[in-house]
Amino acid sequence: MTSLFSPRVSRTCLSLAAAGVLLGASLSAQAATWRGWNVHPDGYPNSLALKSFAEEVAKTTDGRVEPKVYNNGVLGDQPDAIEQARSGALDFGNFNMGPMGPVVPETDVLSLPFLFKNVEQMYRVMDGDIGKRFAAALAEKNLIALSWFGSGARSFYDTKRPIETPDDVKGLKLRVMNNDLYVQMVDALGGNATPMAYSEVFQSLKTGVIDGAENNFPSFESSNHYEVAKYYSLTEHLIIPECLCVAKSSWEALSDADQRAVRTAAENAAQEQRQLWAERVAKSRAIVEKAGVKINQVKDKAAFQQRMEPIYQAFTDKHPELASLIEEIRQTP
Ligand code: GTR
Repeated sequence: MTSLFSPRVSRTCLSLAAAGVLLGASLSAQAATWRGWNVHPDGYPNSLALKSFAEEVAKTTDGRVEPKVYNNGVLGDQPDAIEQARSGALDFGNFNMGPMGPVVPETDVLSLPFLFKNVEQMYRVMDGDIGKRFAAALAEKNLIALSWFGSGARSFYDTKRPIETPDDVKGLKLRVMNNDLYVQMVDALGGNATPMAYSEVFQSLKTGVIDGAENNFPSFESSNHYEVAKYYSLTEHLIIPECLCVAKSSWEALSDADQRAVRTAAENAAQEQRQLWAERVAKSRAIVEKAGVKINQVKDKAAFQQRMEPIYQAFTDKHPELASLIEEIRQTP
């Protein structure tokens, strides 16, 4: 695969962007209702931030763009929604970089377990030059990433037992998001990975089709998975950014000034989401604990991390051009 992180391709991106500005200028007069995808329910940090985004855009474009957010994944499961946004059937969405991997291979770097030291480091990476390079890779696939949301750290939860060491994962059927890297991750721990849409997880836990899954506290709580899965183990193995992404065709239909207004609203929304996130983590954790979920500290996270080494090896063998990017991320303070 040629690297989208090379200077040659960046120049191509710039000229495409310039062409987009010209095209946008000629189409700016039309008003547009934008349909936006969101998997989360009302009141979730992302939903609140998307609501603010929609209101700000309507205001600052003087109604030329009227975004409408559809919550709870009613417009489809995430991999479908990503495709819809790429084709312009949807105008925008808040997408996780996990299910983005099959579409934009560069973003798979962000799905490598234990890549980031913590959420703050992830924000620093995504807000800097590296984030811009990921945005350029997404743009090549018709998605304009305007800002980055957080989604905390993901940990395993299940209906059977606390996970304290990698061996506790052995034999557990665990739902993962749609990305082969997560299958490799669960395999490396001796579990059985089941890729599945988020919308199916609750029922599958209930009927025993799966024994567990992995997610952050707000999703574990708001999806009600905690009603069934009573063990939450703080492995914190994945910290994955999410984008507020606009379909390229919708973006290019905007005037230069409206593009600036939409970008500013997206950046403001990310700031709001990140702030609300921190509060929601504490709140969700309290809710699940009160409901009887046993939260266990994982004392030896390094043991889990060690099991991931072959995944890194296989990844950089397959994508040698991305090895330096992994290193750059790790070196970011
Ligand atoms: C959530 C994330 C969603 C979705 C979901 C899942 O934390 O915000 O975009 O990826 O996890 O596990 O499918």
